[in-house]
Amino acid sequence: MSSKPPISTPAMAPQARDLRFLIAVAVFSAAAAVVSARHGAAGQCGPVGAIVTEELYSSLFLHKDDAVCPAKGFYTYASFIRATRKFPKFGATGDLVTRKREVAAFLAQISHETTGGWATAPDGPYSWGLCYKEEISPQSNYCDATDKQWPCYPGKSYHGRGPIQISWNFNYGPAGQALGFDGLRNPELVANCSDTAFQTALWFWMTPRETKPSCHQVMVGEYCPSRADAAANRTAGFGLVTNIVNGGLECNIADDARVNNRIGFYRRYCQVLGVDVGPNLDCAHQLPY
Ligand SMILES: *[C@@H]1O[C@H](CO)[C@@H](O)[C@H](O)[C@H]1NC(C)=O
Ligand SMILES: CC(=O)N[C@H]1CO[C@H](CO)[C@@H](O)[C@@H]1O
Repeated sequence: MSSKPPISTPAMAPQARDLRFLIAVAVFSAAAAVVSARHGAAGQCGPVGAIVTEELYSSLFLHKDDAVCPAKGFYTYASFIRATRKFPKFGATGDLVTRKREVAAFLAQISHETTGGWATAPDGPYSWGLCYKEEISPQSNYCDATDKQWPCYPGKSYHGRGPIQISWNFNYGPAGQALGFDGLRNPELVANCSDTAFQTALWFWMTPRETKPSCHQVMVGEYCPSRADAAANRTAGFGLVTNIVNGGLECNIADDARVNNRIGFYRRYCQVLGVDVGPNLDCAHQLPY
């Protein structure tokens, strides 16, 4: 992942506080309590857990705990579900098809970012997501020294870590601020704490930055293209999410292998969840941000 610095530091999306919301929560909680009573802890997994059960999660990430995967044991189902609680709109916005598609898109992007797969890998290349937790042989420490708002801490490296491979001081800083840790002094936390790792990925997914919408907005139909976006072919779909994540390096290129790998994961996950992939899968004809 690489991304331009944000202008502001939007923390988590502010939740509605009106009465209707509270009533809805009360009704939902009552319903959830009934479900929990019937199914034990199942009700605690929330709307995302209802779409991706622990069993399904294990079947998507077949090899994440293999001995060859450096992230063995790191990306647990429990930490994924716990992280979603910090972002209650994730996988919980719109109808069931929309919700499943958003979850599939998120899991596909983090799978590409952490994949240990190759063309002829056992169970296919798209069964190897969440194999890595840290960038292998980073080319630099990803410090943008011109960024005065998020100054690099001496000796620290802001290379890719966690499910979305968050990188650069200008992402570690605001992610940490939003999530309650010092991302500039303690970037290692993203590779050492599973909960923090998943939270950084969801923070990236849910937070609009600069001129970019959030990946969440794109996947749930809350994206309104500007005139410049329209001229750049930046229309909603999985391809636009790829553009947000790493468009500077991968978009506006015909048949890019990295883009195709992201799509491959997305197709598989949509199929498993029983939803159509939707329009605009690639970003070959989109200009990057
Ligand atoms: C937008 O997409 C069309 C058709 O896919 C393509 O011909 C055109 O060059 C694209 N425009 C830009 C700015 O990439
Ligand atoms: C205890 C532990 O897992 N420490 C690791 C924290 O992350 C750094 C790199 O980001 C590793 O080198 C440590 O081993």
